[in-house]
Amino acid sequence: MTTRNDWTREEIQHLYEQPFMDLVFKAQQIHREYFDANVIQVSTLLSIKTGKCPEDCKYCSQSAHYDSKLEAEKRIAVDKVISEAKDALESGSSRFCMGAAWRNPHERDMPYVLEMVREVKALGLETCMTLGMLNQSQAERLHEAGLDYYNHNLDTSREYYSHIISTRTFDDRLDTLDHVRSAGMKVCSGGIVGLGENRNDRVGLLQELATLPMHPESVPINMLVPIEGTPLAEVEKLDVIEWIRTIAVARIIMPNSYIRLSAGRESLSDSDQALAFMAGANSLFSGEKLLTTPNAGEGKDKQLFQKLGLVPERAKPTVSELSVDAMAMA
Ligand code: SAM
Ligand code: DTB
Ligand code: SF4
Repeated sequence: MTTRNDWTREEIQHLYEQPFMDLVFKAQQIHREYFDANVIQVSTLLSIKTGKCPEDCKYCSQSAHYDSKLEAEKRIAVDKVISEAKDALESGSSRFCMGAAWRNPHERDMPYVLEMVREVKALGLETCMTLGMLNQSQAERLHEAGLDYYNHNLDTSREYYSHIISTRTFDDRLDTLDHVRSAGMKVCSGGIVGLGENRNDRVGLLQELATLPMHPESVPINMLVPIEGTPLAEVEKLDVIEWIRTIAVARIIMPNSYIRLSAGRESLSDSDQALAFMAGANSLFSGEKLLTTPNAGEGKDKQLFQKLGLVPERAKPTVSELSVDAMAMA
């Protein structure tokens, strides 16, 4: 099954404008061609360095430019990370995602993050990090240490970007994605809806993602979690139906990618989330907390999975596990 990398804004806009039932039906049909519709990939997030970030992202609790009352935390110890990763594995996560409030990792941070990748990977979890901008050499070292995914979001359209962030450019983001891809890692890249952008900006964001040389393997669609003290604290909440439309369009134009329900799930009902799965979402973050804000929580998610007959995707076996299996069969 082939995927297209030449989607135009007009085509994407037309998809958005279809009657809702037609759009969701089409997305579900495509979803079933590429995925098992009852299997959801589950990741756990951990903040490994919190707050005091030099960037001025206007939505973020961690930016040092705004007073969000967040308690900052320096780099946390590697053994604490490993113990959290073990808990994540036990509770059914297949991927462990570690995030740091950095503009980019400093060279002095590299031994710390590389050790963490090696140890989390050795537990049999897929590894993901989001550390800000990377240069080519950093991307390659992370890949060599066993990092499977790198998360780096485009966040919004090229036109709206400078309204949201002024300390780096849209092209800086694309450069990092290029380094991640060239190093051989899988790309996790999406954006945020509900930033006060209009539909054209959502179309623009999805077009940028769907016309990358290769679609990101994972596409997080975050719904803004409003943070008191930031410039977007009072922005009007995006209508849930428009959020579902965004998921359905993402599913149609990037059929092979995991579409991830990310920030904002805590404020959504079971039926909103069921509609999102219907529209082709097949990945989420579990646990009580995202990086700094509350998440739906494990208990609630277990109930939701049970009600909907959904099952978590199993962690992919590591190379060492595969060779143990092969030895057992010989
Ligand atoms: N500092 C790194 C960076 O920006 O790439 C990594 C961490 S950053 C918190 C990861 C992503 O979380 C952002 O790109 C943004 O899409 C999302 N995010 C942050 N704060 C959010 C909020 N309040 N609501 C929704 N999404 C948010
Ligand atoms: C992504 O797209 N969403 C996650 C993950 N990548 C790192 C982060 C969401 C953060 C939500 C706000 C917070 O908890 O601070
Ligand atoms: Fe820093 Fe990332 Fe938050 Fe922007 S989104 S302020 S780069 S932690």
